[in-house]
Amino acid sequence: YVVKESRFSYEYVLKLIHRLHKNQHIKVLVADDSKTSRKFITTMLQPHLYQVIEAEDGQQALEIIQKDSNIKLLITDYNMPVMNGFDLVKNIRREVDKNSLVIIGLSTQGSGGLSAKFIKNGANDFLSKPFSHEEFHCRILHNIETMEHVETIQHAAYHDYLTDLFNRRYFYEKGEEALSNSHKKGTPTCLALIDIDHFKKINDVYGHDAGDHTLKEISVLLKQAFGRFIFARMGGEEFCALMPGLDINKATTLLENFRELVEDHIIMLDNTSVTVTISAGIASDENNSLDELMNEADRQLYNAKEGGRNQICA
Ligand code: GH3
Ligand code: MG
Ligand code: MG
Ligand code: MG
Repeated sequence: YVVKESRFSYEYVLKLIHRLHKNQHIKVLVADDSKTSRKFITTMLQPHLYQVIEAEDGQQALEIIQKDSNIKLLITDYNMPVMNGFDLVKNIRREVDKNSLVIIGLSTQGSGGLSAKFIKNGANDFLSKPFSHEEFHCRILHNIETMEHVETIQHAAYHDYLTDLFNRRYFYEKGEEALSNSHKKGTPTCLALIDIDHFKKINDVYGHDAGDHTLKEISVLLKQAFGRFIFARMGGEEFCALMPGLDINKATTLLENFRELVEDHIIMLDNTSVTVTISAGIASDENNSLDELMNEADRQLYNAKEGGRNQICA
């Protein structure tokens, strides 16, 4: 019931139905100065459950894109008043990359390199008029799928699989950036290393799955407390937060509150309930590099462990 045309493959229709069930109505912007052209494209898109918005020129399209980050696809004509298709693509690409918005340029066959220029200016793909329904839909779905794959890969590259927190790679990339910004502005910055105490015991006594469950629960608390900072699971049961804007006193208070929160938090493991504690080391920034901060926080974490655990050292 989604697609009437018999020339669409069974597989293609299944993909559409799958998206329908997940309520993934893809939001599309069609930019063309010709009303007939816009209606033609809209009429092709709508039965396939795309949610279509129209713009009459490049400027209008740019403004719509800037306001609505949910638009996943732009189909644009070249010749339009106020702002043509190339300038529209160029302007959009200053703000939104190919992995967040698919742009397909419309060109006319024999129009001397229009299609190549669309791609050079940042479009993902082009369609030469006239095109068949089949070509139109295959191109669109193919480009959207590619964008979604890149999204998946990017997410995996920067997140930890078990907890879905950011990972070490993210921490170092964003951390260096944030630290150099803090240095420029002269903002105080602290770094905290947080480690769950005697975590190995949870695994040994309750099993590895219980250990995983515990890590996930603590991660939820960590995200609430440190999510506004640059924060990641560095590996195992160790987490790291870079906190621009916090001096050593503020950072210590925040960590102390978090330590109490964890201590009081009951974790249900099958038939038993357990609690865990954390230790943390804090380093404050005196124009240090990220590595130096890390080493200092690690020394302080060692002191916290030596001092009996369930404590913060700064
Ligand atoms: P300490 O108080 O000194 O930090 O002791 P600890 O037991 O927490 O530290 P240790 O480094 O000796 O052990 C950490 C354990 O964490 C060992 C490892 O098997 C476990 N671990 C690391 N990553 C995971 C994971 O993803 N899932 C589970 N279940 N366990 C993990
Ligand atoms: Mg035109
Ligand atoms: Mg530990
Ligand atoms: Mg550890």
